[in-house]
Amino acid sequence: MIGSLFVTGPAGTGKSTFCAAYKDWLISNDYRVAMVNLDPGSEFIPYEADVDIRETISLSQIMSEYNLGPNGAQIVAADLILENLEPIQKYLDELEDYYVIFDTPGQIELFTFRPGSPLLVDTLSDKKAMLAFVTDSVIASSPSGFISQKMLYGSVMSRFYKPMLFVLNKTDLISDEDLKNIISWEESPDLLNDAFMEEKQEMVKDYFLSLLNTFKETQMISKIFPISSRELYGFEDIYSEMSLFFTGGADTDTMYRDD
Ligand SMILES: Nc1nc2c(ncn2[C@@H]2O[C@H](COP(=O)(O)OP(=O)(O)OP(=O)(O)O)[C@@H](O)[C@H]2O)c(=O)[nH]1
Ligand SMILES: [Mg+2]
Repeated sequence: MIGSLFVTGPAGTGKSTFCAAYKDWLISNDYRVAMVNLDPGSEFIPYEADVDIRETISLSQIMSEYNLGPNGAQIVAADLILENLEPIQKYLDELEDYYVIFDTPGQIELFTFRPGSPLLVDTLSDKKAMLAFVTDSVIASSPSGFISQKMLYGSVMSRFYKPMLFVLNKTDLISDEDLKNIISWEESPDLLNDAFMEEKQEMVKDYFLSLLNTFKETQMISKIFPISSRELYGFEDIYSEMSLFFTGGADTDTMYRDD
């Protein structure tokens, strides 16, 4: 494969819709792409999967076999996926000049916080991986919502330490002014802090300002990618970033762990 994109983010932010729309965009621009569904709990997926984990792992079977509820079964499923990587890895190994997109479970903690997930990413991507953190513009258009998404993004980054794209999905649902605000907050921790103080006057100012400054100084989010997976725009920039990283000589070494 040329490289892979693991699509993660909170529940319902449009991960699967993004996977479907981005896959179509890649195909219509003559790129080869394979789709992998890693969410055993999804009832419907809006794309045709080349590999679908639901063919190997059945959530309802796990629930009855282990006597578990849906969340407990998802945890067992996440661990079972790790034991079943070999056939998927073999299949993906054959796809030489392909991009591979991985759709991940709706409950972000199942993918992000399970101990085996970094190994899963390295194994299935042959260590050529980026992550897309998909967030919902409506949530991010309030200062506290934006901060909460940034913190979650940082939390995902701390687990994988891979290049990550902050994908602002559903921008068709917010105004141009809201979008401008979000982008300005990313560029200026002071602006974000002022807006946040206006929203939540009772918060401890210094704590958040130093946190926001740290995010900025470390360039934790280097760029925001505003898209709409429904109205189908914004994919060129995501592709450019992937293409630069996987084929354009970007400095990949510093972003990969050695182990
Ligand atoms: N308006 C709008 N709606 C969107 C967009 N992307 C997704 N949606 C809608 O958001 C809802 C959730 O989309 P999904 O793609 O299932 O989201 P998900 O993150 O995969 O959900 P889980 O896997 O269950 O966490 C659906 O109703 C989508 O049609 C978008 O860009 N704009
Ligand atoms: Mg989904």
